[in-house]
Amino acid sequence: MKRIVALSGGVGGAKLALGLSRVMPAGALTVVANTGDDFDHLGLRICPDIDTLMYVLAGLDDRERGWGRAGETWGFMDALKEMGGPAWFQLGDADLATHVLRTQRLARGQTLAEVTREFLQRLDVATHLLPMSNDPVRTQIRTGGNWIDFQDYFVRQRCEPVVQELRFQGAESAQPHPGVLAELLAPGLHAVVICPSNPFLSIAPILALSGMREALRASGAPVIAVSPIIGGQAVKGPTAKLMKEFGLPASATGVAAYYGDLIDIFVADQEDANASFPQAANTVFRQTWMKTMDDREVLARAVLALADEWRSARA
Ligand code: FO1
Repeated sequence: MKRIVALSGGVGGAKLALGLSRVMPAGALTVVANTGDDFDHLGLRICPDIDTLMYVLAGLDDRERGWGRAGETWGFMDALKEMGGPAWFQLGDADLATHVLRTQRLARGQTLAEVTREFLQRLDVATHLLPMSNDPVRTQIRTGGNWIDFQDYFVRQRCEPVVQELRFQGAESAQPHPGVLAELLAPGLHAVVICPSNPFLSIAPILALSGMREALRASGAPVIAVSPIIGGQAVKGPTAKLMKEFGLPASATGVAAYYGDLIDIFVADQEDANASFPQAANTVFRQTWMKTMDDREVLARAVLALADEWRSARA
């Protein structure tokens, strides 16, 4: 069975992860979730990218919002505001069950991967969804000379602060989840897919884990990255703004340059077909904007076909 490991953050990456899960046999896909966005809020451990991926893979996600559950009610938030609690981070009533149960199970000593696996079993999701690490990693943003937490930047301040520097606190000592390394190093891995998440905020924390880049190289599998930027605009989120603040061209070519020689194939959108890419040799153009379920599946199949071609060219 052709096995795939996909690295993903939340919203954008989850679309391709869903497409891959629908065109591959059950159990052939392992999705590695960024946990750099995780934070403690109201005494609850919130894991946004794990939860977005979990809800998307389970078909429970709210398509418009891009995070949380569909059909959500907000009684908890209404009461929280009434009682003077912080209203900037929206916790839906159904979503709250995930945070409460996760927090309770972590407090009992379960690992984040164990809690996630139990949730996936309850939600009947066959795709293996693993946190990038069971150890805490926290993405922080330096702005105006101060370090702030990711959700403060992303949600409370709506990505408005100018980013001077990023750091992934804990990444150098955090161990990649052993299941992730095992998947990467097991013979017969067909490909590693870097999903179209924000390279700096969602993929970089995964790559920062000790041994992760080495494992990607040692896997012998082609690393295929899909651009989260189309025509100079991020489909969603602050990617283009961040790139400008980092002095990088806010374009698909800027993303390809950022990933550099880590990747074997870069998939850009057809809209960028006339741009000049650093390694033009291995840049291909497909429809990467996934509006419909069919778009998700077509792009997933295109990525798998690229892996097939890469392998047959080396057979
Ligand atoms: N994003 C927002 O923009 N506003 C919110 O109030 C919000 C709440 C929220 C609750 C649970 C969850 O899993 C995600 C949530 N997100 C919210 C999204 C989250 O901040 C981002 O999707 C990721 O951290 C970025 O990848």
